[in-house]
Amino acid sequence: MGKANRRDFLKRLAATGAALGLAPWSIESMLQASASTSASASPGLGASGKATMLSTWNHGIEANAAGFLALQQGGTAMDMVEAGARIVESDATGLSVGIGGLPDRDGHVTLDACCMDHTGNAGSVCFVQGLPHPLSLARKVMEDTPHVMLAGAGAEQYGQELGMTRRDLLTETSRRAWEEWRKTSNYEPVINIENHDTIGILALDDSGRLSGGCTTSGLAYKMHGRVGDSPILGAGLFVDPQVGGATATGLGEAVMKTVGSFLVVELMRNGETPQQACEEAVHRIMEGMPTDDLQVGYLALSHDGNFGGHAIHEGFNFARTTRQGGSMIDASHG
Ligand code: SD4
Repeated sequence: MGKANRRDFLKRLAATGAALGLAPWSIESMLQASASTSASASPGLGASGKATMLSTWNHGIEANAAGFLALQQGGTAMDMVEAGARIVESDATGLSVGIGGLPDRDGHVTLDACCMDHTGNAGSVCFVQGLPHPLSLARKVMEDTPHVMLAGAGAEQYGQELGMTRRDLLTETSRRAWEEWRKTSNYEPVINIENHDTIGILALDDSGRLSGGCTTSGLAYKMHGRVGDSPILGAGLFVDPQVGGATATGLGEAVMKTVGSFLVVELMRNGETPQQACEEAVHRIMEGMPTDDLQVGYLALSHDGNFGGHAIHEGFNFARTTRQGGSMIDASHG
């Protein structure tokens, strides 16, 4: 991470901490955490423990740093997930999550997210506009309402009742990209956009609590109203606290048709390793539809910290962070 990026990153970490109501972090602890995740095997996140975080794509490294800071502040696995999601949702340079996410074909940025915690509780929001932190909203649905999923205007109304601030999520860059796209209006899902895509996060804390989350602006230039797999429990994310968790990235339509994340967790329940389970869920898609132009990647974490990741095509990577440090891992494919 360059110097300017590091400064931005630390600012966003501070904002994340404040937004989560955590005690202000010292600049030293921030530097320690971000340094320890920028090189593998560098020490700095403290004592030993089973805490592990897996997050999709390059932005996963920042998400995991934020998650470990939340853990250091006494947070749970669910706090780690939310802190990780918020920092990526806040990053206006990311074109696929939160602020700066590419819009639908009519120019609207619509966000989807869901989460599951260590008790198997779940929350979800979809088709949310104007609120940059859909995963926090999904968590509120999970913890404070009798429901699991809120959509569109109703989700936005609930967010505003909670005091969440509305803002325009379309940035100058994403607006220009959309205007460029409109010249041809050729709808074609692009896979592996700059290795920054939907973020799926799986976190295990030192007490063995397992939680997960998934947050996205969905496919660029989709039809207005389209919702993908990311807020669909069992598709974009599934956590069974006794077994493990899984999350998906890529073409949501393919993930939904195969209930992919649930499948990965069920395969783990039946004795497969996280890696084997991800491979089998990818093969299920490959057997059922043409996949030359579509990418799907799965990430899985078992309740005891084993992990795996697999995608249809080359190019899917993920960040893994433990108390020993963090590194990017290229997922296997095919
Ligand atoms: C969707 N699965 O909306 C999301 C997009 C994504 O990597 O994951 N892109 O279909």
